[in-house]
Order: sequence, then structure tokens, then C-alpha cells
Amino acid sequence: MATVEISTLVKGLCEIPDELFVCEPVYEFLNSHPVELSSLDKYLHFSPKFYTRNLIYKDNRFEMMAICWEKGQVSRVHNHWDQRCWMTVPIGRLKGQNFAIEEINESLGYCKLRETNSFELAECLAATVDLEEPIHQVLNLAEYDERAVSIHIYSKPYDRCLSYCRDTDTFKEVTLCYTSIDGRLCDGIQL
Ligand code: CSS
Ligand code: FE2
Repeated sequence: MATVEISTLVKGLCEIPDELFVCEPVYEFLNSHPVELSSLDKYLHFSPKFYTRNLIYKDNRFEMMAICWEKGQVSRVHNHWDQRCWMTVPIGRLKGQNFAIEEINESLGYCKLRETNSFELAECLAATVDLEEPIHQVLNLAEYDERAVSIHIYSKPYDRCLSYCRDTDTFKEVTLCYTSIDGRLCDGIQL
């Protein structure tokens, strides 16, 4: 399949009418437009400390970022509030693990999770975050033994989420920051 520059992908997404900016059409669009790797170069920043979040595009309806994962790096176990999320993995591969809530007491910040299904992503295949089961973790497993880059589309953009600790069965709100915007490192960021 012919690849497209990331700017073409953004333009194509912007042209999707609001009523079609939902799970299936965006998913199909991503699957039929694999990204040209060289067009991602300026967005790729890796850090040994944590995965990096590199903003490519943002408007009121959606944001797109490249997330760069060193070998072995994993996300928190987290939710996406009620926002839709699509992702593809043009470089390397990633595992996604979904979780269900077994028991929750919001006023105590207590939440017991149970692992449900998992999936693997590579080669620009798209995935959507299941809105019915929106708690997940993304892992660049050490056994994959390579860096990975994923492209994420969030609609609407969001800058905070709930983070769950499985050791203590607790959860709290955390803020999500960008590592770079349009290829330039953000103030105060040290990779
Ligand atoms: N949602 C996480 C990445 S894993 S889907 C984030 O935006 O940082
Ligand atoms: Fe996520």
C-alpha cells in the first residue's frame, strides 16, 4: 500500500466531517493510509526516563501525537476519560492490555482492576480504545528488543487522565504533558 506523509494524514483527518469522526471511519482511514516514516523524523524524541509525547497537530476536535518508546518502556495503567482514541504503530511493536473495574470506591480513591484482553500492534495497523473498557496499559515489552513509535489520535484532545496503581489498588488524576510541539522540545524538558 502506498504510504502518505504525516501532513497528508492530518489534512485527510481534518476533512472528515464531524458526523463521520467516529470509531469505524477514522479507523478505516488510518488503516488505508500507512504513514511514510521519513515524514515523522522531526517528531521523534526518545528519553531513557519515560515515553515521550510529541504533538503533531491539535484543534478543537482532535489532537495527534507521536509517542516514542524506548525498549522496555510502559505507560501507566490509565483511562482516556470519555475521549475516543485511535492508534497505529509505524515503528516497532507494542502490546496493549485492557482492564476492567472489579471494585471501586471513588471517595476513597480505591479501585481494584482485573486484566481482560490484550492485543499487539505493529506495521501501521490501527486500533481503537474500547469505550466500554477504557482502562488500559501500553507496553513496549523488553522482549521485543527494539524502540517503538506510535501515532495517537485523541478526540477531543485531553490533558489529564486517571492513573491506576495495581500494587495499592488506588487511582488518582494525573496531568499529561507534551515533550515536544511541532518538532521543538517544550520548555523545561530534558530528555
Ligand atoms: N494515553 C497515553 C498513551 S498510551 S494509549 C498518553 O497519551 O500518554
Ligand atoms: Fe492510553
